[in-house]
Amino acid sequence: MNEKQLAGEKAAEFVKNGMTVGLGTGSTVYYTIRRIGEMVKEGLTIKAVSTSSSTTRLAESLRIPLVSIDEAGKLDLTIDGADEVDPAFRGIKGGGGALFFEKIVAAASERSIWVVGSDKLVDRLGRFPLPVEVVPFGYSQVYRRLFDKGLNPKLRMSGENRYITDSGNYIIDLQLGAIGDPEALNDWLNGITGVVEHGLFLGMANAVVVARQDIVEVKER
Ligand code: ABF
Repeated sequence: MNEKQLAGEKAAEFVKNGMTVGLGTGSTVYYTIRRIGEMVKEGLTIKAVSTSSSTTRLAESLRIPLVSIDEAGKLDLTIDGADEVDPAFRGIKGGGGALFFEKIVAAASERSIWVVGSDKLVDRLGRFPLPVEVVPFGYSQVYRRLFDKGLNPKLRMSGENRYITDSGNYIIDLQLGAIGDPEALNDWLNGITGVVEHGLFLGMANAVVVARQDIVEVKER
């Protein structure tokens, strides 16, 4: 069994009868969602909130009952992937382009668990490009501000076209190499007009399920 499957399936053990569960996006949480689908078939009763069109398609194919984020009320638990996680449980997410809805769902959840292979654990965030979601109107103005700040921006493309998120926005990836002060960068990005959201997830994970070869570990914050 690969690390993604080991971590993903382990996280499904946190899903209990009667819960409202946020379903993340990505190739690791794919295994969580697949396991939840098996549990639903075995009688598990839950309501689920999706974070992306790809997760919606997967959940529907597994007959996992979906509700909208607005019907859901408070979510008990969200399980999602991540691109990088540091020792303080700060993360970079959004490599898969779903960061905006992922952050909304995580913010509406009592608890949030990330599922990762051991390659996602880093001492310092930033080797993975930091996604910044921007509205198309005036995106080049935002790009210039990021460039002038020395944040090494790159507009995310999908083939010859600009990548478009589920909410119709663009993504500018910041190739930083290392982020010395994630909280300061978080605050600076939040102040930029035209930035919808970014992939710094600080103080949002309660636990991380990590698989290293054939060992899986649950790290509580
Ligand atoms: C999602 O999980 C995204 O934010 C992130 O890009 C993705 C990475 O997960 P994986 O490596 O499992 O595909 O939450």
